[in-house]
Amino acid sequence: MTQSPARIKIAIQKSGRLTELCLELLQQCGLKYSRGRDQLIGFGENMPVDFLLVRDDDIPGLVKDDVCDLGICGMNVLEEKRLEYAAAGDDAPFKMLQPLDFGHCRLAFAYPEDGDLQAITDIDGQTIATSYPLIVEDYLKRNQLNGQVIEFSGAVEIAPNLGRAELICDLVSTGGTLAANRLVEGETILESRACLVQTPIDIPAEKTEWVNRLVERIAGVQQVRGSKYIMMHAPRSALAAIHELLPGAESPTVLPLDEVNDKVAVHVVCRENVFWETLEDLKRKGASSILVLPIEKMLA
Ligand code: PRT
Ligand code: ZN
Repeated sequence: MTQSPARIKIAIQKSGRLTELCLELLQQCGLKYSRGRDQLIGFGENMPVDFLLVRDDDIPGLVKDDVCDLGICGMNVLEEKRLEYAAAGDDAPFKMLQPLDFGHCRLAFAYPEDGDLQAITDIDGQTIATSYPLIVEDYLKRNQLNGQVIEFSGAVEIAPNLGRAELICDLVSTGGTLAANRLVEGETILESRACLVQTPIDIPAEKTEWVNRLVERIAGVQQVRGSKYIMMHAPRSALAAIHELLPGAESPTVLPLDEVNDKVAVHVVCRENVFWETLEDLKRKGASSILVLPIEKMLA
């Protein structure tokens, strides 16, 4: 009798900005799943992969403690937890595997529009409201700045209006929330996006195959986003110039064309998006019949 493989667990955000994007990523990795009645666990139907739906702040701890083999959450949350665990003596609570191309934001200082404070160098003795006290304290220490940090668990942007702080340090993506609260964005202290993390504990042999397969598929999905497959006809003499024009292109495949000696077919994968201007430049170099196709899957 063959043994079924051990199931692997991945922690993702239950309900928030990253939830749909994480589920979409898992689906693109080929996972078909059903949700439990309590909606806290998704069971993989075609792969031995289940996911736990939890608050994003709990994800680093679940991965650190090996309750989950993998997790996805924002680098902002990972960095705050990393500092917390480091202070308690654990310097390697999880393995950062790969940044993902969603959840982009930045952790930045912001100052009241009509106040005197305009730069972080002016903050001597001022109070900073933030949901990321350890990251901010670490930044102040590294830059020899003297500010008092107070923790806000939400609605950080209203702290100056409430008279609780002179400035804030919060996540920003469009900047709309800061503007609506009459705050001006200042120095960025962390550029963040979602990230795939793995438990620091060695993955047991019966799980390695599927952990590796899932990690490889996630890398593949990341690679194809924005990548394009380009086909064209071109004079052999223009190949070098054409290669130079294509953003992030790997070595092209060059194929002879029947009964045409000076022209070849060129097929190439571009790791970046290809704009109309590039196609026009390719045409000027002598390329014709240019086709740009989306890529569905890629395995390095
Ligand atoms: O309930 P749970 O604890 O799981 O969720 P949460 O409320 O802590 O997190 P959630 O869903 O708001 O965000 C999850 C993750 O998304 C964050 O940890 C970041 O990694 C990432 N992310 C990306 C953001 C933003 N963009 C973002 N703009 N997280 C929060 N914001 C907030 C920000 O705090 C501010 O209130 O959006 C507002 C600013 O947005 P703009 O567009 O007005 O600048
Ligand atoms: Zn949270």
